Amino acid sequence: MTETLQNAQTSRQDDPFPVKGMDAVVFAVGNAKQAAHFYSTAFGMRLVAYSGPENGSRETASYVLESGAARFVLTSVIKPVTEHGRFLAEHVAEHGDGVVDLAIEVPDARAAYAYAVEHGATGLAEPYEVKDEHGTVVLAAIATYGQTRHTLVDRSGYDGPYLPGFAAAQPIVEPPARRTFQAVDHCVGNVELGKMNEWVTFYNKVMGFTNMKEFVGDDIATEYSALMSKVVADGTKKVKFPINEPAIAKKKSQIDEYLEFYGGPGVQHIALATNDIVSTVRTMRAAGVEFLNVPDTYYDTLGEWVGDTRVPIDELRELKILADRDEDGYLLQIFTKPVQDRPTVFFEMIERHGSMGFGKGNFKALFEAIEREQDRRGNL
Ligand code: TYF
Ligand code: FE
Repeated sequence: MTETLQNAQTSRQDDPFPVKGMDAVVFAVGNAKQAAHFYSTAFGMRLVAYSGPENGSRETASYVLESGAARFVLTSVIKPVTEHGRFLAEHVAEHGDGVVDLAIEVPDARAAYAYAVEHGATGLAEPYEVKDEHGTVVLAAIATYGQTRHTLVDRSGYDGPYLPGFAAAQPIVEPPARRTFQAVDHCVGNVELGKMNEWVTFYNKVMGFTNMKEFVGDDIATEYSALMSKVVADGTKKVKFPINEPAIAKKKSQIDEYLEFYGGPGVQHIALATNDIVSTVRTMRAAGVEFLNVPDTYYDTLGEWVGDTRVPIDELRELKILADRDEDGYLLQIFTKPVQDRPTVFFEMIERHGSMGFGKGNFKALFEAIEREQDRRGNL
């Protein structure tokens, strides 16, 4: 049995901070109506719920989109009245479109909040209940890096479309016959120089998350990546949070570029799990999504070290999909360019076949591709 599996199994009974999975990735954006259209047409997501002036929310409009188990919430401010509305408006002004909340579904939000705060988390919202005709949800929130938060969600007493106050909504366009992706695989944070270990320790203490074996250390950092990275995960490995910090290298770090344009630490990329990355990428490219370019030379030697994959090398080459292998299996992955004008948030599409890694074998090719884009923006 692999080490990863053993950890997952032993930690289930005595997990200090049990989680069910990611509940939602919540974005604060300038124009949620148009963003909902983009994630529907370009990412194949389905609008399932809405809250806005038409159903009693006069301050904000929120669109809830799903693809399998993945849920995005896109919120924009109509007219700030409360502290919450002003916070969201300022968030967009300061950071541009970005992630305000990596919400985590837990079996007991009160217990999770109490544990987190006892272990050093800053509480942003004490546990509270919201209810409507579909039932009751218990919510609480703690702060993480930058202005990002983790809302802790216990929705076991609720069977509505998202949260009390939200109304069910119809898809904006006919969703694709097959899902473009199935779940959120991992959510990555960028923090300031020298802060990576502090945030890793934060997740170790506050959520009892443990470190996964893949990390980018000094060696890789100075050689070509210009970043350091460690990954923390819950006991079942359903919630995985890599944390990046810039490293002093030959070139300006992509993490510094992010920090400069985001205006501080925040979510860098969301990785979305697919079981058919070829059709995912074909669909997304056809809808106009831009992906990082990978030089042909990458594919000239790929077969020698990655071995057999479900997808022939030529098809990976055509679509610019990356592949990596470790002792547990392999993975296929691809990265979008930033999805807003600021060089900040982007997405990764990932198809795993046993590997629990993050594509370490691709870091050189990937980071060189990112640097070419940085250079095109004049930020290298
Ligand atoms: O999540 C990860 O760690 C991988 C690797 O700017 C990675 O996706 C790390 C930093 C980055 C892009 C990808
Ligand atoms: Fe990733």
